[in-house]
Amino acid sequence: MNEPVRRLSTAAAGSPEPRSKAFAEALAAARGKSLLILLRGHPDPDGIACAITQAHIAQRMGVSQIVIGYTQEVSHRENRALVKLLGLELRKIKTIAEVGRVDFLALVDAHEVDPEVADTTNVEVLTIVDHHRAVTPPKARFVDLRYDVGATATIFVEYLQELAPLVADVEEDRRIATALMHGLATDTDDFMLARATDFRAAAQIAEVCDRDLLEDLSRRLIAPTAMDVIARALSALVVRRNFAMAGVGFVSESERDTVAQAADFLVRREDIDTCVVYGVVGDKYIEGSLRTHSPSVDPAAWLEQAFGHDEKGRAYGGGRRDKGGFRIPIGFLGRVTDRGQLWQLVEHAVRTALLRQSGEEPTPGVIVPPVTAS
Ligand SMILES: [Mn+2]
Repeated sequence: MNEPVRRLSTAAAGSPEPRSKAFAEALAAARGKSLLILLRGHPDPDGIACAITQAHIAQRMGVSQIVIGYTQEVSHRENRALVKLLGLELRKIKTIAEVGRVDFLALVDAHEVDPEVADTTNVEVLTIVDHHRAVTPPKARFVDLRYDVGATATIFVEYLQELAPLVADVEEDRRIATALMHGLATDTDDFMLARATDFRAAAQIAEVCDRDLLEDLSRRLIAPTAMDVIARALSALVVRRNFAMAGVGFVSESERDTVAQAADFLVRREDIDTCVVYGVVGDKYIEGSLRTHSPSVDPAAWLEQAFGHDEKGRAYGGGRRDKGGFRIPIGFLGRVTDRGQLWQLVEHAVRTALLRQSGEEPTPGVIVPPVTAS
């Protein structure tokens, strides 16, 4: 190795990675104070793992009170198992005030405060660590937004290495490593979509993981309700060239994840590369999930073009590399008592938007609507 290169690498070794250092410096502002770590939407394994990791680091740095909060039900059965098996304390909240005194917010696996939380204007967002595409640059004292990682967990593994390395004989460390590994696996479709950085992160925590616990966490169960929604998706499936879509009718709020599960299933059909599954969730929203392995489909842009924006200018849909979702309020129409008619309306509007966006002429044919409320 020649001289300059060697000098460069010795200079880098020993000094913390600049982002870890900046993360720690930002967190130091919360020393002796209270921090609310907020998850967005329905907590998923990546978000949950990152939240407990940030809590772990914050605690070591002397943050005196730490609460992990979320706003929308832990709806996926596997995620409930994660919370239970790890013995986590997560708090479902509607307002910040109900948590008590909160000096700072930290967002993990998200770059915006969940819109369901009403009273966030007076609390400073201290840190944002995320891998989802941001339309506008997020605002916080410290922002680490990376698009070259498959999971936010990868970023937190890096922080841990620099700031508080995990050790295998400490119970809490093992749980954190296991949660991070599970988050990495689920966000990267069992490492199929993982980048080199994700594999490196996995290697760094591999020895600390609790293998039995990891096995329990990753048993991919499919709930009967999800199977039912998959069946409805199959019966309503429309395929146009390499694009597929399916409207699954009415889905209760607690079963909303089944829409995404159906999309995960359908995109495996070998003659397509992109699919969208949608339904009416909780009589309040049209919700849909997009899955793609097409190199030319950017889920966020694709959904934005298909469905446009709300009156505040926010896109109805968003996403990252291979998956996306959208949510459109149906407002007053949710009161319509004739389910069949309401579904026909929704189905027509969504199908037209999707076909246009996928470059197909909307077909006038009537598709037999699944209207079952689960
Ligand atoms: Mn994630």
